[in-house]
Amino acid sequence: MRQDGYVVAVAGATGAVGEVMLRVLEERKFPVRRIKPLASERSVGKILKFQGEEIKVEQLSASAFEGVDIALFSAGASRSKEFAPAAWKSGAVVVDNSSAFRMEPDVPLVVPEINPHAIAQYTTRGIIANPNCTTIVTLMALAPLHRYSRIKRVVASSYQAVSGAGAKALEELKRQVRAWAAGEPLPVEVFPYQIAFNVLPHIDAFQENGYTNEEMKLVNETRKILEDDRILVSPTTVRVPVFTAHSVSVHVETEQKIPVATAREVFAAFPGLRVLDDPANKQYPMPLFVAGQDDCFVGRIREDLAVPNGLNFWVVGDQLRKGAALNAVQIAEVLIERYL
Ligand code: NAP
Ligand code: 3JM
Repeated sequence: MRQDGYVVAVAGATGAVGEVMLRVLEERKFPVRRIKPLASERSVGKILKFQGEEIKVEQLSASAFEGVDIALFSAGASRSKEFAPAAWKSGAVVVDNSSAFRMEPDVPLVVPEINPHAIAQYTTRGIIANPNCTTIVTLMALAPLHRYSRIKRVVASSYQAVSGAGAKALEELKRQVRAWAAGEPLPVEVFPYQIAFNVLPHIDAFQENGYTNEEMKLVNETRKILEDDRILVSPTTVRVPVFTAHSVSVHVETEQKIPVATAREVFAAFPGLRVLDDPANKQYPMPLFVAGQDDCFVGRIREDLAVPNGLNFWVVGDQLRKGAALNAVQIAEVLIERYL
């Protein structure tokens, strides 16, 4: 770790994830010598606050990474494909929040509580990929179980917040609710249908197999992060009218039986995961109360009624924090502690 700190670029700093990225860097006192917020031409000159100072947004371009040590990307997959290699060429290590490089074999895909050792491979491409938000929240609960007894099969259904689709999507839910209350027609621009008072079983584009890209991210990323290609994952990803924090209903089948009491202990011992599971007192995780928190919360832990070695649970995490910005900053923390 360098005593004089690091020059950190945030590509996509004006977005939903980028904004949280700046807050998380501040909160965790990441050793930033200079911050460089980058975004599209539209945002050039816009003022953002960082550590009490006003900083001007610059345009994301290949030349913006001169002198940058660490580049945190959350400006979409095509921008990552275009500019991450240029950032590495300029000497910056990239932590990428998009799906652009996640499944490339020589790019590490990392959740620091689960597979920090994978970061060592960053030297090949200069890119460390941050997993998809739903994958991170789900794996924060699955990883400790998998360490206890190998996971054979997972059925996961997500209830994903609108802010996972970006700042404009968050605005759309607010505008629809206001329009509904005023008795006006509801504007529908970001999502394919009205999201207020609705549930959309459709996130990202559909593939030939009937699953969406978002669902296939969960299948493929789970196997890569848990380093086990035999794990079978059956996903359904759903958008719900919640502002922030994704919830996932998970059914898991393990090789050995994991009794509920053991699962609770295994979950509770895992850093970054908290058990909130007291149905008699109406204690279970909910997005409204998990939003803004760093930890993921698991509850409704119960034995499956249909298979012998099955467990069911409900896990919730702030997808802008642990699902994106916090996980990326944690990766950067491991990077500077061990490698830079
Ligand atoms: P958002 O609120 O729509 O923000 C997008 C950001 O990208 C803005 O800063 C925007 O700048 C910038 N941008 C867009 N087009 C650009 C261009 N042509 N050149 C330069 N900058 C451009 O979206 P978000 O929710 O923050 O998500 C951003 C990306 O992060 C997603 O596309 C996704 O790849 C990734 N993401 C990952 C996770 C995860 O789970 N790891 C979760 C959510 C998102 P302007 O303000 O100037 O338009
Ligand atoms: C979350 O540019 C894009 O198409 C980005 C779409 C996107 C992604 C992605 O594929 O990178 C929006 C929200 C993600 C993600 O984490 O996979």
